[in-house]
Amino acid sequence: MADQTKPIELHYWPTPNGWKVSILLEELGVPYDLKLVNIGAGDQFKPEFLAISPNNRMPAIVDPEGPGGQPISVFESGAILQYLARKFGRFYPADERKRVAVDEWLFWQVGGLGPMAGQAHHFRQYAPEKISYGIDRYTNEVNRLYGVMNKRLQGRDFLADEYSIADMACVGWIVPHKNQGQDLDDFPHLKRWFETLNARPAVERGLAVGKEEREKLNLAQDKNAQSVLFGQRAR
Ligand SMILES: N[C@@H](CCC(=O)N[C@@H](CS)C(=O)NCC(=O)O)C(=O)O
Repeated sequence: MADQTKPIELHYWPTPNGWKVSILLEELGVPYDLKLVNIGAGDQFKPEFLAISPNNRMPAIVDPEGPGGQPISVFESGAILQYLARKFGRFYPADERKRVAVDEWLFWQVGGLGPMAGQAHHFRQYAPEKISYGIDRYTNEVNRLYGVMNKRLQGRDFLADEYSIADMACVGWIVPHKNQGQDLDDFPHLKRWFETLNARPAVERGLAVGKEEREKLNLAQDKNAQSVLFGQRAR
């Protein structure tokens, strides 16, 4: 495993997308400095953050010891997970068949579970009007995706062959399952996997990073944060 002398900067807010990277950093046990990006207060639009994350979304990292010993910044959680897992040679097998299986489930999360569950949260919790079409569409789609994951996990411990960045990408999205209108008792294999992951100390620590900040921000009530986060257009 590569040595890390200088801490990695983690630009982060405690949400399912942020947790993916805090969990991996905790699993790797490498030093990191937490840089909170308060997305409810608009920190994601600060020029210094946009310079490393042009999509005004966290997470992002800066590794002062990037390729060639030079700093590198990475945005997009999937790219961050792959970068760190490649760098430290863990949770992302080098064998091509095994790596493809990790990539499949990692991209399934980044392109499917995350966006659909995010929309379910929006229409169920945050939209000022309760629009049943939006609520049903995204609750159903998350339900379908939970079913896909449940089937995949039947008879296997993890999404790929071994515990990997694909599991770390998904677990935080299952934490708020009630807010997505899902009952884990309907998905026994997924439930067992979720319990296995939650029992890992590094997952527990990763999910606890910045917890007190998450408790302070009540997005369903906070009109200022809603005006920052919802209705964004090109700047
Ligand atoms: N595809 C991105 C999604 C990241 C994302 O949506 N982050 C949200 C919080 S969960 C964010 O930073 N939102 C700020 C905003 O909407 O302005 C990734 O996987 O990194």
